[in-house]
Amino acid sequence: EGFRGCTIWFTGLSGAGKTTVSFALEKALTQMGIPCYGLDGDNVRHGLCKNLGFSKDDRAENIRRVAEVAKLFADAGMVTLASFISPFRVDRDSAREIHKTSGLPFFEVYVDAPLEVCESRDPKDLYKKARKGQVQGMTGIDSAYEPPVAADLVLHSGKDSAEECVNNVLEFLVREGVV
Ligand code: GGZ
Repeated sequence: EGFRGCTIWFTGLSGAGKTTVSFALEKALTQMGIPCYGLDGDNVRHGLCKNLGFSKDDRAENIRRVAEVAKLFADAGMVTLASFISPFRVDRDSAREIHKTSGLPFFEVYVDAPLEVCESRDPKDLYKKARKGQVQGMTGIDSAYEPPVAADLVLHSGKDSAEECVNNVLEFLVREGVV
């Protein structure tokens, strides 16, 4: 039986835990022998998308490029984990559409942590800088985050541990017949 490629799209605020959860999930899937690969701002915004910033248009283009790449990985049989704030519903819907037209499963996972929690984590001091006006267009502060209205799965990463979130995704993937 072959593996079923798909894209798991993590959306949520900076600091919500998207990358932490997807990195731990990547490790768990690899241990299970499932081919997978994680895409996030750290490996995409320095290369494929290095000419893009955080304006609405640039975020749309960032998400479009990532969705096209995720589609190719999924088509190659990988469980592709894409972790991007992807704050705008229209961009996430396009990402889903890109997969749909190729017949590849796409799951939107809302990594939902309250802004207060994300802001208290603030590993890069981005929220602090945004509050002081030193960073402009920070999602959640002076740029919108549109929460998913029909996410395939919601993770409550403000109160649940990363391990619990990973287990929730794994159980979901079993229900969906991916693993
Ligand atoms: C939001 C920003 C911004 C602004 C820099 N707004 O938590 P991080 O630091 O490590 O990850 C965030 C990352 C967001 O990139 P994405 O490609 O996921 O964004 S989007 O989906 O909206 O295109 C954050 C950092 O970049 N960062 N400036 N103004 N996050």
